[in-house]
Amino acid sequence: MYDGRFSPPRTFAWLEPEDCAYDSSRVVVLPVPYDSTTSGKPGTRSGPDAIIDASAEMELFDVEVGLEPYRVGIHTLPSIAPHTGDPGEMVRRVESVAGELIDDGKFVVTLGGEHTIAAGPARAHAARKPGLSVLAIDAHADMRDEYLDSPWNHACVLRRISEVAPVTQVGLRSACREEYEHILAAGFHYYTPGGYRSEGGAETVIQHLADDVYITIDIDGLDPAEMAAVGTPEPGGLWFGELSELLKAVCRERNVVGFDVTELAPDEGPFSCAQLAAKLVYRLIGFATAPR
Ligand SMILES: [Mn+2]
Repeated sequence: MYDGRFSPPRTFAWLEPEDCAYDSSRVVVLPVPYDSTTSGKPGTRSGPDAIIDASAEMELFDVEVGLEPYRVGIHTLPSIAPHTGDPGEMVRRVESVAGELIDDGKFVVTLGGEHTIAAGPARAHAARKPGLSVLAIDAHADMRDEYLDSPWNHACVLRRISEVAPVTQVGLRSACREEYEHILAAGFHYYTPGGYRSEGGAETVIQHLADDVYITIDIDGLDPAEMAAVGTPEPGGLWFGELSELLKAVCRERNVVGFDVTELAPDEGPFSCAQLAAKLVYRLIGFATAPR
């Protein structure tokens, strides 16, 4: 019955069935519509659906990548069901699913949801890639050891990830003193947007990254003028164009093993924000899976 009179199935990039079958797809999109520990405005649970809806509007050829990223095959899984008892259990649920996908040879793209869930795929990759580095795009340090009575609060996610792999942060412009001192004491590298621009940009950041890199993108690392649809906006962020250039350079010079895009709260901003997030996901799939 399915033929050209119907829209394609509702998958990321709305691909024809032959371009999104699980077995033949190199990439698997894992939607995690979870917000539970949010302390700013809630709404990130609507993020994955908004990104998938907006992805219907993209051109499948990306002029920056110079090819059609979908040709490696992009399968979209059903959403992970929320664990409402304990955010730590939710992270372990995402970690176990991501781990099974990695072991099946897939390139895993996780869509949040609040940033907390990024600890799942990051830890799954770190367990399988000794020496892995993590590149974190985020306005916030997220390096608290505990917040609001939980070590699995969103404000702790990069601390939890940094326990299994060193984290280099770009876009950082909000931290408490404890977080700031922890970053310095641990010897991690961080770049404010201004520091990123004045200290050499992508080439300087890449020097801190090992051969294998996992990328976690809290989308509030971008400037609120371009990315208003977040629960905890911070002025003075990165621009989409410079983030795109950074990701292109990292994928050219390192082996990017997987990534996540989190924290889109679509009701907080115009449709262009979901569109930006969809384009970011698609473009990074293209950069990361293109032949180096
Ligand atoms: Mn953040």
